[in-house]
Amino acid sequence: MLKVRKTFKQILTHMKKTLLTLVAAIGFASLSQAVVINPVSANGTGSYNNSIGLISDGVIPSEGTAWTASTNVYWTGTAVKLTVDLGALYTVTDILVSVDNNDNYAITYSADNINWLSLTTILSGHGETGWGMDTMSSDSTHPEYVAGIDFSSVNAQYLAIQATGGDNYYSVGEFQIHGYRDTQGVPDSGSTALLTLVGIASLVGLRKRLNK
Ligand SMILES: [Ca+2]
Ligand SMILES: [Ca+2]
Ligand SMILES: [Ca+2]
Repeated sequence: MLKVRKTFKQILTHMKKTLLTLVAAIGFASLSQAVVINPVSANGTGSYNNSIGLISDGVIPSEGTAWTASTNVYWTGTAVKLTVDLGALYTVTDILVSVDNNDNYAITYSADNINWLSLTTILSGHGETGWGMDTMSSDSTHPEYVAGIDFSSVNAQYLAIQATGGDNYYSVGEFQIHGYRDTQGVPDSGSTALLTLVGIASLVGLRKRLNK
C-alpha cells in the first residue's frame, strides 16, 4: 500500500506541475496572440478619392503629411463609410489609425455587417499633430497611444470608420485592427483549467480512500 500511495503522490505532483504549466501557457498565449489582422476585403460607401485598399496596406503616412496625399483615402461630407471585413469573428483588442488631425471620426464594429455598435470615437482634440495626418493607437504600449480612444476588447468581423464632423475635409491613411482569432470549438482557458482541477480533485479523493 505504501508503494501505491507513493505512486499517487507522484501522479498528484505531476498533475500540479501540468496545471501550473497550463496556466502559464494560457497567460502567455493570451498576451502574445494579439497581432495585426489583415482584412479579407475593404469597402467604402459614397464618393472618395484613391483606392480603398490604402486603409489596410500596412503603410502608415508620416505624421504631418498632407491629407490629400496619395497614401490616403480622402473625401468631403459625412456620407462616406469605410468598412473592413476580417473574414471571421475576431477578438479585437486595439486599433491604430492615421487620420486627418482636425476632424471627428466614429469607429464602429459588427459581427454580421447589419447591427453596428460604437467601438470608440476619434476627436479633433486627440493626438498631438497640429496639421495633416495624425497616427493614433489604442494600445497603451504604443508610442502613439491616445488614452481617449482606448476601449475594451470586442468580438467583431466588420469594423468601420466614418467622419462625423470637422472641417469637412476628411482623410484616412490607415485603419489597422489588432486582435486574435476566436477559438473554434476548443474549450476556453477557464474550462480547461477547471477540467484539470476536477481531475486532481478526483485523484485526491481516490488517494484518501486508499489511505483508509
Ligand atoms: Ca495605408
Ligand atoms: Ca499621433
Ligand atoms: Ca480635416
